[in-house]
Amino acid sequence: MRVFSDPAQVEHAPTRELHNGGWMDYAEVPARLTSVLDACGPGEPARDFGIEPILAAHDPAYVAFLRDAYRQWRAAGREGDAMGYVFPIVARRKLELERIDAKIGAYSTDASTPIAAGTWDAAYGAAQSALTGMDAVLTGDRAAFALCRPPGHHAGADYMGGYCYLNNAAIAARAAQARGAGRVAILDVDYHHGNGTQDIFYEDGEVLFASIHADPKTDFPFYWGHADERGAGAGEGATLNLPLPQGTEWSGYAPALEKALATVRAHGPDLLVISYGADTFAGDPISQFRLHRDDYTAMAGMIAALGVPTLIVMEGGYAVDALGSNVAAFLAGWG
Ligand code: Q9C
Ligand code: ZN
Repeated sequence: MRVFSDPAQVEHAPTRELHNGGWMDYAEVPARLTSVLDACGPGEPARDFGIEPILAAHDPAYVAFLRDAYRQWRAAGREGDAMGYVFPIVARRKLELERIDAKIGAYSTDASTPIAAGTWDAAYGAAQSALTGMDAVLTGDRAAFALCRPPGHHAGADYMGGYCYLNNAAIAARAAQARGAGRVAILDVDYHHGNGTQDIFYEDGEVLFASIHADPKTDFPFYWGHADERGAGAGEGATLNLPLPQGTEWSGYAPALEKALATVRAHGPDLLVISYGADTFAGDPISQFRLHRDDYTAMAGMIAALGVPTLIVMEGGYAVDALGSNVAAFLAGWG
């Protein structure tokens, strides 16, 4: 399987995040990328499809903010990574904000998504990796892997969060639609609910969003991913959330995957996008499922059996030393 990434993706290196009332080392480290490249081979560089396909999934004002935020942070005299400390729940879009802290808060869901010097270039590169992988699938590959970093599934049309800035899976899905793949299914198997992806397609009946994740009653992103969220308007019924308890092993995971795959099959997709997170791994330092390396090959085999052209997009996975072999085990499911 072809693997795509962009060299700029390793230049995104925030130092810390706020968690449980204190600073901790940033979990979404550049070494994640090299761990996967070491295990899967160097792959191929992403091509540049420009800003337009990014704007098909994201609000232009948000993209302009993201692009310029670090410069504004430095211009305000700040050191280190840009991070917000005030998060509005009202009138988010209507205000003409000036101070960088106010803008960051208006475009963020949390304080675990800092903007560092290399963030924009890396997020842009990750989106281009997803677009390049999508191009491979649309031109005949039965599957391709976009080694995206930073990840994307917590980013909405106009907000960042959960280590995510641009929603790589959503950008790729929109690009596929623009090129004639009308019906798309996005299957999210990251440990965390893909709230940004769900949000972008919530009222879109052409794009199915199905997700298996830790119950948001106990886990980030808390406010999305509950079983009663099923889409709205034309998208009613095109969102499927399957929350599972902490401690879930393959024996509990596999039945949920069967259910998700039955829903994908019933949607009749021309194309499948997998948001793949290896943070369901038993050894993940910030997550609480108990999957093992061989489970990823079984998982992928079940998905590949659908026989639908598939783009795999990298999301989370923080056990850095095991990440490469977990990803390789997943890709092996396509034979
Ligand atoms: N440091 C993805 O897997 N909270 N994002 C972490 C522990 C945020 C995870 C707290 C988790 C976001 C793409
Ligand atoms: Zn995750």
